[in-house]
Amino acid sequence: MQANVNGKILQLVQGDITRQEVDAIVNAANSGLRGGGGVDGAIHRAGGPEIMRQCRRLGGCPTGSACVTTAGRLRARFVIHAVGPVWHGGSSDEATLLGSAYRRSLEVADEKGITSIAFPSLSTGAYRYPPPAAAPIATSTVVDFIKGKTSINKVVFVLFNDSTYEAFCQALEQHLRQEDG
Ligand code: AR6
Repeated sequence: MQANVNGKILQLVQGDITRQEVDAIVNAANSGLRGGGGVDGAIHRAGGPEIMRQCRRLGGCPTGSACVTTAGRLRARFVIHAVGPVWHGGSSDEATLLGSAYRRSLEVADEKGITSIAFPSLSTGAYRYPPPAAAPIATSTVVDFIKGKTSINKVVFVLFNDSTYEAFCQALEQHLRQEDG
């Protein structure tokens, strides 16, 4: 699925984020930037040890925030390490922290003059955030950001499985319908 937002492209695709041809790939990181499984494991495996060397130098990144390194052997120029919240049932500020992780990633990308960026679905794997609750936050945060003045002209959400892809399509359609209405 693809949408046009103020002349900028927003795409939803299924696949592996490490294979995207974009300026920056967003990692679903932990606050220690220690690496791990899921997207994090795939990015470090594909990008090689230089990314972890830079993560160690950064020392960590708070939940709800995002920190940048170069991208080692990946096709992208940068990896933006975003730290989403662990799902604790929904009453521990998870929604605010998830929105903030997406927004900070976009701000960091904008500061670097990045034009294209790929996101995974933050927090919906090991951190157990339910995709139907996460998708409206992810899509509306990105749509609102790219409506404004920014170097970013293309955002791709790379969704790994059918149910997450469906949740993002539904959320984006609903957000765009509400804006039209
Ligand atoms: N490309 C795109 N999406 C993927 C890929 C991939 N290669 N691999 C998995 N996904 P997760 P989190 C999907 O667990 O929930 C790590 O250990 C996956 O199916 O990667 O934010 C970190 O070190 C799910 O939909 O991230 C942290 O400790 C989504 O990406 C912790 O997990 C996110 O799943 C972060 O957990």
